[in-house]
Amino acid sequence: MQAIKRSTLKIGMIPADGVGREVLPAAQRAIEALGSAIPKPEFIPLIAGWEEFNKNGKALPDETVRVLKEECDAAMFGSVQSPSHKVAGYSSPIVALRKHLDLYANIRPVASVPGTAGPDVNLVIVRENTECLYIKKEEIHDNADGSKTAFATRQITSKASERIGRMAFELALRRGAERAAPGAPATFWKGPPKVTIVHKSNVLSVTDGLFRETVRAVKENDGGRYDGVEMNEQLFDVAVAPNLYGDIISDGAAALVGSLGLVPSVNAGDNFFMGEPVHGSAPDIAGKGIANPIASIRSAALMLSSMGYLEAATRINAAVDAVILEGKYSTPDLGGKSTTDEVTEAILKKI
Ligand code: GGG
Repeated sequence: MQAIKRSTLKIGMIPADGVGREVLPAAQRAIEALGSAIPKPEFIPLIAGWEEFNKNGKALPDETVRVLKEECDAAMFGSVQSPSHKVAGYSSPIVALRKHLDLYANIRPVASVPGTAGPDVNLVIVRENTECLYIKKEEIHDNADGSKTAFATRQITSKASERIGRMAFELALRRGAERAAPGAPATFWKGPPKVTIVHKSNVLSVTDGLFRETVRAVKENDGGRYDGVEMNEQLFDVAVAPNLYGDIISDGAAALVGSLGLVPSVNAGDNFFMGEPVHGSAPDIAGKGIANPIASIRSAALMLSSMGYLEAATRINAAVDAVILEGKYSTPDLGGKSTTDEVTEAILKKI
């Protein structure tokens, strides 16, 4: 996307629950540190979350949705704490927000920093964001013998599968072009760009079958546009997955780079982008000032690059990579002793 010419950049800030409140300010400071590299940022604080539900009875106030739709150019979301049992009237605000704003893709890059210990990893998970089991049509029945049976409806549509498939192939083309550009850093991945379809259609032949066939058809019926992108169903460059699998494999892939606290995402529609760290509200460490701010800061960079501010995003990412490579400041999830603020300060100095 080309950056739109604007004098200010209005960013809705929704910290929500737990460590979201500690890491979103770090993302805000990273954006502010960019100075004139982007239009003057204006941050609009917005409310959502479990705590808000307990205070005022609504996890996603109508006003938050209105302001995002009518006044904001982009947004950043922190993390939400949802109960693991049914609470009447409660519904996850992040799942609802993605629907309200039609942010149909959650793009989750998982990459190691070259030169650091551990395996070389550089992949992107493109998670479908609007359907699958996350439509939350659940019911429970009492059986004659006194036991219970619960059902959840899984919705897969060709429309949603088609647009997420297209998003994945476009992303694969972009990554291939970036790797082939003169002066691009050497990566361990030497082959052509590749889209991997994540499915279980040998068991779920109707729902996963429709997802698989529709995504395959995006490549096969597109007049050769994606001839240079390999397609398979195993090794990842860009992995495209239905909502639930995308959620699970990105949490798993985070382990390959050392911590969920490093992995960013952006919720993407056609014209609006909302950055969001992949990690949740982490109630075990919330309030201690030791949450890793990197996923949130990298999510701000992803939000900016999705809007076309590529150089600004590169500055943030390079600063983060340099701090990781130096290894002087790291939070306890990475085995370090630094606080959220210390890691943030170290990154800000390098932006
Ligand atoms: N920032 C990620 C987050 O808040 N995760 C908690 C959660 O409930 N996520 C549901 C989802 O991502 O669909």
